[in-house]
This record gives sequence, C-alpha cells and structure tokens, in this order.
Amino acid sequence: MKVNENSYLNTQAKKIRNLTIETIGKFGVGHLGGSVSIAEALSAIYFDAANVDPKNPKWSERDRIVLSKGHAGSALYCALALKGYFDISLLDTLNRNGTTLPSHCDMNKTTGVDMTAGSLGQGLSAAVGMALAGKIDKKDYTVYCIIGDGECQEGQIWEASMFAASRKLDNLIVLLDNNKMQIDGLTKDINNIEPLDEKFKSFGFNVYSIYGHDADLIAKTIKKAKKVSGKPTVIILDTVKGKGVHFCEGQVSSHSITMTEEMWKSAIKE
Ligand SMILES: Cc1ncc(C[n+]2csc(CCOP(=O)(O)OP(=O)(O)O)c2C)c(N)n1
Ligand SMILES: [Mg+2]
Repeated sequence: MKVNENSYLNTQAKKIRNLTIETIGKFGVGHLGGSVSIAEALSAIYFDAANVDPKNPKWSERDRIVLSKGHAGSALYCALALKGYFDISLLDTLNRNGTTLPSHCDMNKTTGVDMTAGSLGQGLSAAVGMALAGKIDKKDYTVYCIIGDGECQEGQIWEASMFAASRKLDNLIVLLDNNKMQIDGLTKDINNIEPLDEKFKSFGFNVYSIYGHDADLIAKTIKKAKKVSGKPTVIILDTVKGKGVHFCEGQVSSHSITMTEEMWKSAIKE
C-alpha cells in the first residue's frame, strides 16, 4: 500500500489527528480510539469532497455530513475548526460545563454539525431521510454518513440501508469505519458482522472496500461513488482503532481512555 503521507489531504488528516489527541488530552479523558480512526475519512470529506461553506453553515444547497458514531465528536469538531467553522481555541472547551462542543454531537449546539448523534444506529436513518428529501426537493446535494463497525450490530442500520436502496438514493455515501473493535471487545467476538461487503451488496448498495488511512484514496473513491446512479454507496474503510497513538493503537482500551499531559504530548511528538 503506497500512501503519500505528505499529500495535502494526508497532511490535513494528520492535523485532525494531532488536534484530536490534544483536545481530548487537555480534557483528560475521551473516545480517542474511534476518533483518530476517522481522521483520513474526515479529511477526504471536509477538505476534498464536500460542497460546504463554513461561513454559511446552514446553506440549503450544502452537502450534509452525519457522524452517526457520535461518540467520535471530538474528531469532527477538530475538522470543523480546521475548516473554519469556528475558532480553534473553542476546542479547549470540549466537554466542559456550558460548552458548545459536547462529547457526542449535538446539531443544536455546534456550528456545522448537521445531525445529533450518540445513540448508535440512528444517524444513518437521519442521513437517509436527508438524502430522500434531496431527491424530493430536486436538490443536488450529497449526504455523507460515517458509521462504525460495532454500530452495524444495530438493526436500525439495516432497516435504513434497505430503505436507502429501495429508494435508489445515489446521493447517499456511507463511510464505514471498520476498525474491527467496539466498546469492550473485538466486533467479531461479540456479534460478528462479516461479510460486510456481501451484506451491503445484498441490501442493494454499491460497495467499495479500501484501506482507510489514506485520505487521497478515500477522496478518489468518493469521486467514483458520485458517478454511480440508482444505488447508494458504502465505502468500507479498513482502519485501526487508536491509529497513530502508540499507547493505544490497535487496542480495545483505546475506546475511552484517560491521558496525562505527558501521554498526549508524546503522542503528538510521535
Ligand atoms: C444504542 C447504543 N448502544 C450502546 C452505546 C454505547 N456505545 C458507545 S460507543 C460503542 C461501541 C461502538 O463501536 P463502533 O461502532 O465500532 O465504534 P468505534 O470502534 O468506531 O469507536 C458503544 C457500544 C451507544 N452509544 N448507543
Ligand atoms: Mg469499531
């Protein structure tokens, strides 16, 4: 796998990852593992694919972005700050009393967040609704929705997927962060969801399975997906939970982790 680590999109991903480590680190505890595993996906969406305007976050023609795995809100906030939705200094309020940046995403609190999430499974249904509304209103926007692998154990994911395909929602692109771990174990041991590609195909999706830590590859795949008509797309991202953080990469314990200042600073240095 040849990855251009210094490309624009992979550099943005690195910025998202480092800022996420710092933001969670300064608070002392948070969902680090599943946040850093989507750094490249967020970079590809916000810094290449999405037609959005940070100065006009409610623009009716904008692409919609739903982080269904809402516990990774910190990474989304870092992407939004880097994109210019709000000042980077706001990240220092994460999770503190009165903040507009709660642990899990809240569309009524945070500029640029299109959907409230945290109860796993629900964000995809909302994204499907947005995509259907776009078709009914004859609008040209695309809906991007990031879901987790553990989240795919929710029946609601499959109900929403069945409906998306039956309505031929080719304006929906789902990115599945397949880091193969959930809150307290390996996804395959708790309730195996594989073969994911075959499942989504049988539900009527256009499916791509790619390496998930190359933002250039993700952006290229999104471009391909946008040319497909009559079907929603899922891009299954082969990712690593805790990616890029030496004390938790590939470990279930990265799901929610306590960090000392020394720990998060050493991770950023690395
Ligand atoms: C409906 C629901 N059940 C349980 C939880 C608690 N919970 C939060 S994150 C998580 C694990 C999710 O695993 P995955 O989707 O793979 O997320 P990731 O590995 O990306 O962190 C669980 C069970 C929840 N938020 N919502
Ligand atoms: Mg997972």
